[in-house]
Amino acid sequence: MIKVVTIAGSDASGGAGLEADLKTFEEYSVYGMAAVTVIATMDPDNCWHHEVFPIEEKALRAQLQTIFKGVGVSAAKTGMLGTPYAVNLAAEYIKEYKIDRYVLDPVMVCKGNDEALNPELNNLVAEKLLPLSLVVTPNLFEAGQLAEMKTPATIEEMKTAAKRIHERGGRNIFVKGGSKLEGQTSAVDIFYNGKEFLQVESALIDTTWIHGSGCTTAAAITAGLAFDLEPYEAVSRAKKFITLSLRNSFELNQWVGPGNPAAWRKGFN
Ligand code: PXL
Repeated sequence: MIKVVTIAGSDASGGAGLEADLKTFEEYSVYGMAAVTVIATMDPDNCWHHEVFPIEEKALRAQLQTIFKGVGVSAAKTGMLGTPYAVNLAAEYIKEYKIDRYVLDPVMVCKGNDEALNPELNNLVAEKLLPLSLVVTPNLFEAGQLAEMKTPATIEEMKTAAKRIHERGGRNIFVKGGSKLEGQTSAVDIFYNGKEFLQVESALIDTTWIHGSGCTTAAAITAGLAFDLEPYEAVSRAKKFITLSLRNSFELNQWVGPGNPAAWRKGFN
């Protein structure tokens, strides 16, 4: 059995974070484990306002010890880390256990809640985790932060950001433009491996229910890498997975709706 881990936050509403990761791992038929970094909750009496509760350092280390030392993994992913010690611990375990297939999802914002999370952590993530990553999956905002430039708004700016992120230590950069790019009639993402740019394109999906799509994409890439796919293959397959998931996304309540990672298995279009 192929074993993978997500080091990420719990989304109590189940659509993003480690819940999305574990659902995605299941669809890829890999054995998923989770080290919880923070618990994110949403207030139904205050417009679904997010609150984030960090897990104490000792408890996070104990989870990593269980997973990395006690079981072992073929691939790892990080999502919302939330504290400097979570960034440092993730780096420590990925290095010590020589995890080459590591996907960095540099979660800096939550969808529908555009306030930046822990901006003070962004440099630490770039310094400690970016050089360890095999694939990094920033959205436009995160790409701007990691590249230390303004948020890209065009394909050319996405490429510039990808180059800078590569210079800062990333090996394979997957910048997700998705539906957010200026003047685009399709969803466009850019993959850069230090040598060439590859454009990954799909039809725009007309939905606002996109909660957890970043987590799901990075989890799907992680599972693909665990199966020994090359980074670009893992990214292309993940893009198909997330496209189906979003095409079958649904309203969870008045504020939020997640993708549907089971769409792939169920053969939905
Ligand atoms: O989608 C980003 C994200 C990641 N991780 C957790 C979250 C969210 C957004 O809500 O709650 C735990």
